[in-house]
Amino acid sequence: MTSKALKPNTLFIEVSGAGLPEVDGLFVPSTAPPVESESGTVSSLGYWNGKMAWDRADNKCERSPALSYSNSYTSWRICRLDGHLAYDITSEDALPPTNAEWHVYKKGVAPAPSVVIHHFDPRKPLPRPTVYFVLGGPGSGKGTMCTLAANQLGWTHLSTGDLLRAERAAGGETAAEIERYITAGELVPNEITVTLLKKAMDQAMRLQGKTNFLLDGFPRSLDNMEGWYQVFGREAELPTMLHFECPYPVLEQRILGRAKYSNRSDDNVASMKLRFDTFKAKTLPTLELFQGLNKVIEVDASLGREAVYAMVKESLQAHTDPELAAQPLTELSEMQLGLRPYPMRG
Ligand code: UP5
Ligand code: MG
Repeated sequence: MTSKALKPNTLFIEVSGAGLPEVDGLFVPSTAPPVESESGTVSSLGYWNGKMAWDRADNKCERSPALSYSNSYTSWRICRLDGHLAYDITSEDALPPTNAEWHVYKKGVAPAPSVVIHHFDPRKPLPRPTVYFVLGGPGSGKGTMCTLAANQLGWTHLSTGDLLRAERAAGGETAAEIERYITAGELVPNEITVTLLKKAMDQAMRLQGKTNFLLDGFPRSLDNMEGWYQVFGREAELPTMLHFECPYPVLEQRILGRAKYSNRSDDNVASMKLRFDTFKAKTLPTLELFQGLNKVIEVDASLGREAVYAMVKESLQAHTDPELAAQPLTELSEMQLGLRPYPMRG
């Protein structure tokens, strides 16, 4: 890729329906010095009223920060741009809502333009994401570790199994077909799986500006790899694969432990055996393909959660935001690592 990487949290504001070039364009995290706002809150660098704030990248804006949160109006706003118009979206979210049209209040000037904020320039194709494949037998801890990496390190965790279960629950036209394959421990056809994956990735990029992805349980077969090539192209560099290696007796013990609360139609001894057979017959060939290409990081997933997480964190380090990597474990992460009990349900 030749284009210079954008700073994290860069936003594009798209204005149509009225010529307002001072709004239409690139906004970057604000560098306005700390000051006291109308509501009396003292800002800190890059923040306004306790939430992130932005400046227009080319400084062609009357005020800095130009996009910020207003406590008095509990809303996001693009400030006093030409003296006549104020833009306003009512929301208490930590970040300004993206991919949705703003409520625009016009003051004496018509017509009101349409304002939409994007994480990536809507006129250009989405940037190429960083993808890691995460493979391992049923119960090897893929879901647990990817959830931790998402909560703690800012990666986006997409489990094809979860996407399929959600699609089944939504009851669309493929729901019955998905159910048949899952209960039989067999692989759902490519057209369904890869389409769901691509849609979820595009959404996370467009709506949350995410570019780091962990694909949990994909590709589970050489056929899945074909689907990947069809969607992402054959020329593009292949992702790195994390392989969670774990012996069968440990897997069985974990799945049966989870069966007590998971409510999964395939968490029983019979489905578990079928899933493991499918893993050996269909998934191991993809692992071998990646091993042959020197693209596999082996993770000993039979170890305790903390040790496995440490290996995963290190494997992802080159692409993880250093600030997130340095953060102490959250309470939720401590619970997921088994270092703190989950609160009693009541
Ligand atoms: N646990 C986790 N790590 C631990 C550790 N280090 N020490 C001790 N305990 C640990 O973990 C399982 C259990 O072990 C949990 O109780 C956990 O606390 C504990 P989990 O993280 O859930 O393991 P995971 O590897 O995610 O196991 P899962 O059962 O989800 O793996 P599968 O690969 O079998 O299931 P998945 O949901 O990916 O797929 C289900 C089905 O969907 C497939 O069989 C297939 O029919 C279909 N499918 C497709 O057809 N195509 C796809 O691409 C994906 C799925
Ligand atoms: Mg899982």
